[in-house]
Amino acid sequence: MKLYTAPTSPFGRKASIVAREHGIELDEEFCNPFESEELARLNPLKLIPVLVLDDGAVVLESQLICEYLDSIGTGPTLYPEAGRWLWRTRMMIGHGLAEASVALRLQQVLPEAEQSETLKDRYTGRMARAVAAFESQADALIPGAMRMDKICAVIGLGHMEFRHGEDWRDDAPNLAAWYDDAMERPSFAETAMD
Ligand SMILES: N[C@@H](CCC(=O)N[C@@H](CS)C(=O)NCC(=O)O)C(=O)O
Repeated sequence: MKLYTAPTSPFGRKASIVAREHGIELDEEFCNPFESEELARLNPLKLIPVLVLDDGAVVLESQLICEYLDSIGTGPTLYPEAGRWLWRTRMMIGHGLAEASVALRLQQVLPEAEQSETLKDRYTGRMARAVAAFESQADALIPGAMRMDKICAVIGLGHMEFRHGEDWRDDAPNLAAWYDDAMERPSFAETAMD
């Protein structure tokens, strides 16, 4: 199976982490989503990640790719039934944090005249509220086996720290302590952005 991804994509990282958690070997091909014509042929949305199965079938979107990998994996599921609406809600906060962090970065690399202060403020506010939500639920991230909300928290926080610095830690000491512990896990450490 081939995963089209990029070293700075939090969504591609999510798929890589799930593959590692399940011991699934992926052939990872780095591509530039803004330029790759091959990506446009595979995915009409022209976004990474994209997973191409051994029979040529294509699975799009990080959420679907992760569910697919989990369904064929031999390790414990990362989508347990227990508390599923609560942890899935946290999963979406982590995913949304990554989306806001990427969107802010895309604004920042535009020529200054094309940047929108309104949009940048909106993304910054969304990121701060996502961090505050995780901080208030940091205890829920600690116990038990690996789960998709923990993975999405790590990819969201990881991208934010990589692109926008460590200031988030000042207001979220419990979350920062959890994150630093979590980063010891091989699937997180091996895919870290630095
Ligand atoms: N909802 C998508 C988001 C994917 C996404 O935004 N990928 C970025 C890279 S991190 C991309 O391909 N951007 C290209 C573009 O915006 O044109 C997912 O979860 O897979």
